[in-house]
Amino acid sequence: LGRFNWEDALRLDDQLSEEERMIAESARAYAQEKLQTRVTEAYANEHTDPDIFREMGEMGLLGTTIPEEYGGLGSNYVSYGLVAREVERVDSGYRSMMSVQSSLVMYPIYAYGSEEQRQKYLPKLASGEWIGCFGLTEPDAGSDPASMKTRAEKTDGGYRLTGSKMWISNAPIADVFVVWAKSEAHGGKIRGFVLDKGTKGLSAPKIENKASLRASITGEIVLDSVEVGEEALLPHVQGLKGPFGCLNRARYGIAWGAMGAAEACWHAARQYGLDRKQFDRPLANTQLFQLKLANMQTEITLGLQAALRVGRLMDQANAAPEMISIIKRNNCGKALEIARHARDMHGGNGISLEFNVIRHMVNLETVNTYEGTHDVHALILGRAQTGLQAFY
Ligand code: TGC
Ligand code: FAD
Repeated sequence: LGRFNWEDALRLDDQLSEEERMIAESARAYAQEKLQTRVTEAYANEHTDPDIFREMGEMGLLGTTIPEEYGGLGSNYVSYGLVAREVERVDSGYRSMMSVQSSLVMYPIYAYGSEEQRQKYLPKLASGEWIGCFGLTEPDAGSDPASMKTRAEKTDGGYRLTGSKMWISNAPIADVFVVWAKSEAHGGKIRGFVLDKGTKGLSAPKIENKASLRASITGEIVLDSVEVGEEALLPHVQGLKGPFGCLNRARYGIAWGAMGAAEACWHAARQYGLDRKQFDRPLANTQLFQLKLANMQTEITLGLQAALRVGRLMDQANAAPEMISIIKRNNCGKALEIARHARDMHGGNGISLEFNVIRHMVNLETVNTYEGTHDVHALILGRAQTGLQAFY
């Protein structure tokens, strides 16, 4: 008979390579020692510490899949997922900072950029010296990015960008802005541009008073006739498949990350139930409490196995976007449900930031919404199995 480890029920650990295990362990050590210790204060005061990028860079957590010659770790997508899980075990906002930098800024520069763009940006983004952001969403174009209004007009030797982006992670502290706009010189097709902080007409005001993801700064991007040279254009992609190619990777990482947040909530609820007595026995000694723990264990175990399967396929360049929709949608939805139960199982203490679960719960509301909402991923999957488009 095989052994059973309640924390790793289907022995995910056995399915990892030595290198993957080492990367996960070092991400876990960093996250627990350096992030867990400052998250409650950061969340309460809505404070984002830019040093975190430098620290993550030093630990090799930025650009896990980007080749070493550009400063990345040169590892695989399974490792990237394991890093996301460990960082989000602490806070979804910290994972957000990491995944935007890696999947939404470094990846498009690597995959769609010129050699000059790669050389100029990737090493500094990998070290965390520069912070990046990704502007796709607009005030009137969220789930439907094809309806974006941001425009690039041709000028002598470059482009003039006009428009605004909304809900952009890292934007107010970003040095590098990957922005998507409709380019009239390319038949109105969506093109990517890489802009530098300080360019005239470019600003990124902070969005204040978020109740969720408070440790990760979010802003607008305002493009007021921003003039850039030809070298700002990402030359090797056009159309929505540009931003979607980045989103596939970030959504995949989120599927792992959300399970990390769920694990934190599950473990906290279990420990709380063992420690707290009511009616003269531990809460964990009741059937209702154990049923909830069993449900959490089951969903997390299955969610992680599914993420690992998709990661292995990504590493063979053989994963379909619909597979990513399944795991992004399932794992975020299940993590949110687990966090809500864990909050309830902590009773009144569950609403205190000191016990972490309500922070995860409120964060996961964002995670369930960004990178394609829970329902948008259902429509992607509905279209894939019926052939019928139900978005409009
Ligand atoms: P549709 O007709 O489906 O596709 C248009 C073109 O795009 C291609 N495509 C993809 N390519 C690669 N990967 C994918 N996943 C792709 N999905 C679509 C498609 O093949 C087509 O190419 P072509 O060459 O034929 O033109 O487009 P649609 O306009 O009908 O799209 C509908 C829908 C709902 C699927 C899509 O728009 C969608 O996914 N909406 C959700 C938007 C979203 O996810 N936004 C995320 C913003 S970034 C963010 O939230 C970052 S938060 C990160 C953090 O802080 O951690
Ligand atoms: P909407 O699209 O208006 O959706 C509202 C509701 O309507 C949702 O429930 C949705 O499921 C539903 N809905 C929409 N269309 C349909 C339909 N056809 N049928 C049925 N229901 C539908 N974006 C970036 O580009 N870069 C970032 O870095 C970034 N970071 C973010 C950080 C945070 C904290 C947040 C909250 C968002 C971030 N986003 C970012 C934006 C995010 O991707 C969008 O919020 C998300 O795609 C949803 O768009 P929306 O907010 O406009 O909602």
